[in-house]
Amino acid sequence: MNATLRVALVGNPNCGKTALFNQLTGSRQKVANYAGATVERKEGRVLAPSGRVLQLLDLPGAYSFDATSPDEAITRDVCHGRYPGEAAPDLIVCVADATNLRLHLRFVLEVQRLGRPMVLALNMMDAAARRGIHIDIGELERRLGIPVIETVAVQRGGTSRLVEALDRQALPAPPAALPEGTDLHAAVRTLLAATVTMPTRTGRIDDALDRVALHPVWGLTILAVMMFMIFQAVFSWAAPLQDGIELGVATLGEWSTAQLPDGVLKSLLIDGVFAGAGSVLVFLPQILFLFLFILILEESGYLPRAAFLLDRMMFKAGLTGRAFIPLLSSFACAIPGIMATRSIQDPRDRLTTILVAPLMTCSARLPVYTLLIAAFIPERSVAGVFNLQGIVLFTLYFAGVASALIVATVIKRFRGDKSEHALLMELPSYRLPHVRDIAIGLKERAVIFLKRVGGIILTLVVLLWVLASFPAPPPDATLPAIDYSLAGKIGHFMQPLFAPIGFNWQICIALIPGLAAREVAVSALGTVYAMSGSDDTVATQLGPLIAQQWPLATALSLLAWYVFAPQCLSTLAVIRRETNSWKMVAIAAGYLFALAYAASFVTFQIASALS
Ligand SMILES: Nc1nc2c(ncn2[C@@H]2O[C@H](COP(=O)(O)OP(=O)(O)OP(=O)(O)O)[C@@H](O)[C@H]2O)c(=O)[nH]1
Ligand SMILES: [Mg+2]
Repeated sequence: MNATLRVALVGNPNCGKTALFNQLTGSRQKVANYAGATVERKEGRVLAPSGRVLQLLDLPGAYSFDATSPDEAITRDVCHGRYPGEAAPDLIVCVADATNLRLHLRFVLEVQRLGRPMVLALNMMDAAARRGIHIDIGELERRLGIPVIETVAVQRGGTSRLVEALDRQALPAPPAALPEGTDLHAAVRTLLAATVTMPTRTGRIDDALDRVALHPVWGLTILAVMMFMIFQAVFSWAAPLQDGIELGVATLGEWSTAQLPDGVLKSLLIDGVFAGAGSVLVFLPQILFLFLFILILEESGYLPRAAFLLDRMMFKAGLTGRAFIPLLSSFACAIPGIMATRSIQDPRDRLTTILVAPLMTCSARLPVYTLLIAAFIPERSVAGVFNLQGIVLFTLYFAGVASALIVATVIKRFRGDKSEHALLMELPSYRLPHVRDIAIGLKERAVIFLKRVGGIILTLVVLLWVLASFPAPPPDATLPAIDYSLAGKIGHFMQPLFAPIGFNWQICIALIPGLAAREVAVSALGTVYAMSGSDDTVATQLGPLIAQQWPLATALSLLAWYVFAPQCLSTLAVIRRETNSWKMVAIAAGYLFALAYAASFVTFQIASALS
């Protein structure tokens, strides 16, 4: 009978723990080339050849057991056996980046002090070999007194030796505990001198690239141009694919409803499913293009460099450089972004970052933005190379970032903070992203999006369809049926409140289901307009329809609204969880609503006055 062996993966940030975990367990946890990708403990199982079950634990990276950011505290508690409801792991696999042992060995020695059974996994041996770094494994084993195993977490079979080692029946004996107060740095120096031969010239490529990428002028120029090109690409490259999906949805809609008699079922399919959920599906290509770029930047190692470049600006605004990765993750979605703030040590810095994270433009806003931009902004080229639509999209993203910096500055004033925080951030090696990893990342994003379309979006749209269909209009009705329905009544009821910012009653209706997920606003508009129309054709062309019916000022006002509005209940829920305070939820929701209303009001009034 083989007992389960509980194994914890521990090590400095960015040494490849999660990559190892994924390779061993077949999971798909987030891997990225920067420190702080993992902020929670994650469990997985492996069945070793002998039949032994290995219960693997992936942990956030830690520089030391003394450090106190919330994610590092998890690692510390698990290793010390102090994690609530959990005994200490049977075995610790301490992971170290073989190309960076000078830094990583210090923590290995600290972990050894725990006096628990452990093995050392020297990861990234492929990169070490490429750079001509030679490590005397036997000598390292002898000096540390623990098994040392080479791994390449990103290659198939690159972890087989680790599995073999974990599969051995006997646990490695606990190492002789190092005496307290040993100077760890001196110990690391001695170990390195005895076991590692570095090539005479190291990191040439990284240094050469960094001379440009971190240059105060060139670096910032490259960053700005790159961001700008990404938005251009999101707009222009995705267009043909979007047209294809639109045609597909329309064709499928017509084909599947052609044989149906007029009535409730037909209306549900046409107005709810196809006009509603279908109108969001069209945005899949844009979202994938955006993520393609984000994934490439994540894996290449460029992102911490961007943080380094922007550090001074962020610092002036009262944010730490450590806030960069959480804020950047918020471009995908504020929820992982807010969770990623766990790697920020100072609680006040962390709170500031949490409060401004919803201002980053999450991908759920992309459908709303592009729908309105495509409908109202002419497809004109600017200076021969850029298109106006891409520029407007870039401006909206920029407005989010700029307002986050302003809000953070205000918060800093409020708390009278004059403290200085040095940016302590490692610059990882540049790395060519693996096509396979990018493909997996994209597929995951596509699945998440499609699940949203088929799940919450479809559900809400069907619900909206019900509210917009009943009660049925009176026999002598003159207006479209939706005007007499419950949804119509709600929309008309809310409209006076939103009249000063130019929202019509259709937009008011769409705002409600849009609270659950921002993109639902697009679906809801699709359904509302499909049901307001008299004909029975499948309306996948929401854009041209609103272009006819709304003044430009209304469209601009709605865009401004979406830059700020806290229209996402899950974000508020995660703020509550991470801050453990309803007051913070109220502050976040309150200030975002106030900003949204004010921005829309100004936009609408100015745009109306000008037109
Ligand atoms: N070349 C090479 N790259 C690797 C190897 N293992 C991991 N990587 C890359 O190293 C980076 C960091 O990997 P992660 O698994 O996210 O590192 P982590 O230790 O979990 O990082 P945190 O969660 O931030 O503590 C990613 O870009 C991986 O693709 C390896 O053996 N060889
Ligand atoms: Mg990780």
